[in-house]
Amino acid sequence: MARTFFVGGNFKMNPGSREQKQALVKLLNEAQLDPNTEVVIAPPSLYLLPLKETIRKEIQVSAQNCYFKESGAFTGEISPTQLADAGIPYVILGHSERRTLFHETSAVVAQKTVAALAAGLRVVLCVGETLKERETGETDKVVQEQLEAVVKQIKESDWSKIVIAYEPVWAIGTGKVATSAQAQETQAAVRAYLTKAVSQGVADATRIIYGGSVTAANCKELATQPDVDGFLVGGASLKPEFVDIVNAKN
Ligand code: G2H
Repeated sequence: MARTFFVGGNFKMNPGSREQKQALVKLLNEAQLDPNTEVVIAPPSLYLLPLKETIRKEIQVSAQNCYFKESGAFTGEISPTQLADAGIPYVILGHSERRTLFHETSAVVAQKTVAALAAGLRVVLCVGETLKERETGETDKVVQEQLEAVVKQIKESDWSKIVIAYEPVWAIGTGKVATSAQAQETQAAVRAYLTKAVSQGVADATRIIYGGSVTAANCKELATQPDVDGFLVGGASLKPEFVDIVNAKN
């Protein structure tokens, strides 16, 4: 089954200034982008609406997080309903920085996923193991447990709204990219898990993308792997090389 290649730019808490943001928008608006790649950029929530208005229409925007309640006394949070009302199509959930720094458990990530889907959002669902877990041979177990929390809560048809981002924690922002063989092996295991836990149809159709120190230099080889359906890019999404990553399949 042909799955549309997906490249997400996770800006995290960047760029640091309005000028840098404008330069990034100019770069992306003027670049030649592979029309067969779905491109989504995830700026800090402050910039979601201005970016949505200024970025070319082929590029969609995504929030980096949301809460699981519709509204209420939750200082500092943004709700899936608010994002959907603002015309934001995507949200990233379960990023390792949220899991580690903000103590989000897999159960909370699943609650957020359910709420985001109910509001009509699409979800980039992040999973991944720590270095210790990889070294002790627990990668597939950890990733499957993270997925299972969501699998138990949603319907089979909901999977058409989810992109799974496999992001090994040890590769995030460290410059230590997973080898293409490591990414392929784990992502094939994720697909096999979806076959078993959900259905063959969902396993065949769901995009499983790789994230963790993706650059222009390593993206092409990673993109040759049959179970690597795109990338979630952090640091390099703020640089001109993001264009090369979008075009990795060319
Ligand atoms: C992983 C990735 C984007 P980076 O967090 O989600 O960031 O490419 O900087 O490792």
